[in-house]
Amino acid sequence: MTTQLKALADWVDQVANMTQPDRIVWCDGSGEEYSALVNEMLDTGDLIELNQATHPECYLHRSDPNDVARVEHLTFVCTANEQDAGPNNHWMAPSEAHAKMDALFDGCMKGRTLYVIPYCMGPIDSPLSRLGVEITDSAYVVANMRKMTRMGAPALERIEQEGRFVRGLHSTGELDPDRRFIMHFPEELQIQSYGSGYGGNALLGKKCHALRIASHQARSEGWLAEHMLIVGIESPAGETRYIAAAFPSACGKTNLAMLIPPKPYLEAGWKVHTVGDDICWLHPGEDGRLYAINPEAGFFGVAPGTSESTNPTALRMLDHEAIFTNVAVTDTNEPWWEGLDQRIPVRDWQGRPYDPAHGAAAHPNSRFTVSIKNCPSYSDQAENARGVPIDAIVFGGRRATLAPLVLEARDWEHGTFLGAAMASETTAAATGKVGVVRRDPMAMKPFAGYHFGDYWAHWLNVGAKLRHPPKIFQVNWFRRGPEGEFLWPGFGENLRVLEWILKRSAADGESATGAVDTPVGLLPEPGAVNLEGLSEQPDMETLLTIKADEWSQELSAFEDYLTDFEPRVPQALKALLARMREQL
Ligand code: GTP
Ligand code: SPV
Ligand code: MN
Repeated sequence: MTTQLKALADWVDQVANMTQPDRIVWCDGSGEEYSALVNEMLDTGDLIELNQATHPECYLHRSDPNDVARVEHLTFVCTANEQDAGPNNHWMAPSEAHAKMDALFDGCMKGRTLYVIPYCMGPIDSPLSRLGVEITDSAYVVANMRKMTRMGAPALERIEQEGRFVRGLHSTGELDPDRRFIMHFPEELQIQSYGSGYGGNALLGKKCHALRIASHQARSEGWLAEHMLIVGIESPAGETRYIAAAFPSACGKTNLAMLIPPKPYLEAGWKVHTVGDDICWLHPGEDGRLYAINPEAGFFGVAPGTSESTNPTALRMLDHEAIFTNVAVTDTNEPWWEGLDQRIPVRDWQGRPYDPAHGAAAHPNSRFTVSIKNCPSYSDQAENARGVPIDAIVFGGRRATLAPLVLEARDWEHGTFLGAAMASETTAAATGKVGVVRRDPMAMKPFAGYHFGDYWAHWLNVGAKLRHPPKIFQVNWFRRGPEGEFLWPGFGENLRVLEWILKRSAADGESATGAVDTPVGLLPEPGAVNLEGLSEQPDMETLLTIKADEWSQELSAFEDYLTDFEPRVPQALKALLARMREQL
C-alpha cells in the first residue's frame, strides 16, 4: 500500500529522510496485519501473553516506569501568537518548537520501522468526521490505534478524496523524560510527539487531534470538541434520550457511559446504550438541537476500581481482545488491579514479584484498550453519521466538599458558567501530585487547544444559536463524609440522578416541578431523587445543601482565577458571578 495523494507521499518521504527508518510500513488496518504485529511484539517482549483460556487474545504491555501518564508540563500549543494559546496552555513559538523537534527526530528511527497509520475520527461515512495520519515507530501505538480509531484502507481512501488531514509524527525516542515533548501546531494541522509511548502522549488521534487540534477547528467552524462521554438512557416506555457528560481524567466517564441500572430500574425496564466514554464532538443540527458523535472507536480506560460490583459491563468486554497496560498478573496469568477482587497478584506492573512494600500492584493509571464493539452496551446509534441528539449536558468533578450531588443550571449561559467554574482533585492520569483541587473548566484544562477566554465565549455563541439547547447540570459523585467515606454510592446508582436530570430536561424551564431554587442553581426537591431499593440511605441533607459562606469563598477563588484570562473573559460570565455573589 502507498498513496496517490502527493501531499501525503511527500510528507512520508520527508519524514523518512529525517528519521532514517530501516523500513516503511503502510498500515491497512486488517486483521492479518494486527496478528502479525502482535506476534512481532510477543517476540520483542513489548507484549506479554495473558491466560489465553480465560482471556483469549488479551495481552499485557509494561511501560517504562518513567512513562506511565500524560505529561502536561511537556505539552505545548504552538500558535503564531502566544496570546492565542492562552494561560491554560504552555506555549512555544512554532519556529523554536520545530527546531527542537527536528533535532530530536533526526535519525531517531535508525534500526526501526516507520509505520504510516491513516485514521478517521468519527463514523467513516459521517460528514462530521475528521481525518488524520499518524507516523510512528511504535508497534504498540499501531495496535492501540487500530482499536481506538477507524484505521487503515477506508480512512486512506477518504483522505485521498478530501486531500486534508492532520499530520501527526511520533517517535518513542529514548523514553527519556528530559527528551520528551508533545507539540501541537493547530495552524498547520500538525502534531509532533517525542519520547513517550503512553496513551494520550502517543496515540495522536485521541487527545492531541480529537481535542487540542479539533477544539481549534471547532471554534472557527461553529461546533464543540469536548472531553465528554455520550450515553443513551432508555426509559421503560422505550424512549432513548442522550446525555453528554464532561468529567476530568479518571473521574468517572467510562463508568457512567456503561452503567448497569440498579435492580429496581432493571426490573422496570431501564436500559443503557454506550456511544462514547471520553471524547464528544457536538454539532448544532438543522432542527436547532445539538448532535453528538464519538470520534473514537474504542476505549483506553482506567483499570483500577473496575469490578463486578462497580462496572460489570466493563469486565464482560475485558476478558477477550484487550490490551492491558501496566496492570499486575495473578498466579494463573490473568490481569489484575486494585479493586478487582480479593486475589493476591504474583507480579506487579513492573514485572517484579508482588510486594506490598513497593506500593500498588497495578499502576494507579494502568489502563485497558478495547474496541467499543466489544462493549455489551454498545449503542446501535454509535455509527449514526448525524450523531445522536443531546438532551442534557453534565459537568462533574471530584470534590470531597462543597459541590452538591447535582445542580441544574438556569439556562445555557448559567450552564457555561458552572462548566467554567469546575474544579476537581487531580488523579494519576497525569504526572504530578494526586488529590490536589485544581480548576479544570469543562474538564478541558489539559485539552483545550486555545485561550480559555475565547473558549468560554465560543460556548456562549454556540448556545445562543441553538433553538433547542440541552439543559446543563453539574454533578459530584465524590462528596465525602467525616471519615473520608463517599456519601453517594455512585456507579450504577448514578442512574437515579440521571433520571432526575432527564425529567428536568423534558420539562419546560423553571415551571417544572421537582427543583428548588438557590443562588447557585436549582437543586432537587426533597424526595425528588428516587432512593427506593438502596440498602443504605445516603445523607441527602449534606449532598444537597448549598452553604452560603463556602460558596462565597468558592466564587471569590473563581473570580481570582478569571483574572488570569483577561481581557478575554466574556462579560456575561462576570455579570453572572456578580449576581450570584450578591444573592449569596
Ligand atoms: P479518563 O479515561 O482518564 O478520561 O477517565 P474517566 O473519566 O473515564 O474515569 P473512569 O470512569 O475510568 O473512573 C476513574 C476512577 O473513578 C475509577 O477508579 C472508578 O472506579 C472511579 N469511579 C467512577 N465512577 C465512580 C462513582 O460514581 N463513584 C466513585 N466513588 N468512584 C467512581
Ligand atoms: C485522560 O487522561 O483523560 C485519558 C487517558 O482519557 S489519555 O489517553 O492518556 O489521555
Ligand atoms: Mn480522558
